[in-house]
Amino acid sequence: MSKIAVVPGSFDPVTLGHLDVVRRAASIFDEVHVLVVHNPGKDAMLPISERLNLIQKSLDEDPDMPDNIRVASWSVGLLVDYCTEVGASVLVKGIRSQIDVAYETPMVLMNRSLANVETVFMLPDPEHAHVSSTLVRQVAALGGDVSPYVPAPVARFLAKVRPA
Ligand code: COD
Repeated sequence: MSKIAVVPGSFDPVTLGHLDVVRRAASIFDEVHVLVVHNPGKDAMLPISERLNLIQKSLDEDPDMPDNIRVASWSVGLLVDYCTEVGASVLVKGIRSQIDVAYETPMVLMNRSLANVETVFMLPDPEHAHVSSTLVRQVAALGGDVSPYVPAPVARFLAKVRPA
């Protein structure tokens, strides 16, 4: 039976750190679903449809990205409900620091308790470990160059919408 893993996130917008983790997950699991989930604790910049569009374009334009990756969104219930619906038994979370470990640990235990879904923590390449969507949004809003931190479709999109 094929092993499906879900890489969930706000992806507002997707960064090279996210894609690094997605690529690593896709080299281990048979199928990987990049799942855009609304995080009620964060003020969103982009609508979910635009985040999906930018993730798909970024995957399509990356010649090193394996082809066992799907992109989807989920807004109707628990993250583990999506896992049950598609037959995924694993969540993959990117970890940049001990702060991410502390934030993710209660969710790991809750998702295991709710639906027996396990979580795998993956570290990105150190060159992406300081990158977050929040900082990318700030740098873009203040007129900085975000191209070292995001895939080309996101850099193009942010350059277009950046206020003059
Ligand atoms: N390098 C590596 N990993 C990274 C990087 C980077 N540069 N940047 C972010 N990440 C990781 C994050 O640590 C996270 O694991 C993931 O990528 C997504 O990050 P974000 O910022 O896009 O998304 P978040 O942190 O807003 O996460 C949203 C989730 C939906 C994943 C989260 O809120 C969640 O799991 N919610 C569960 C909802 C639920 O069902 N709750 C009930 C039971 S727990």
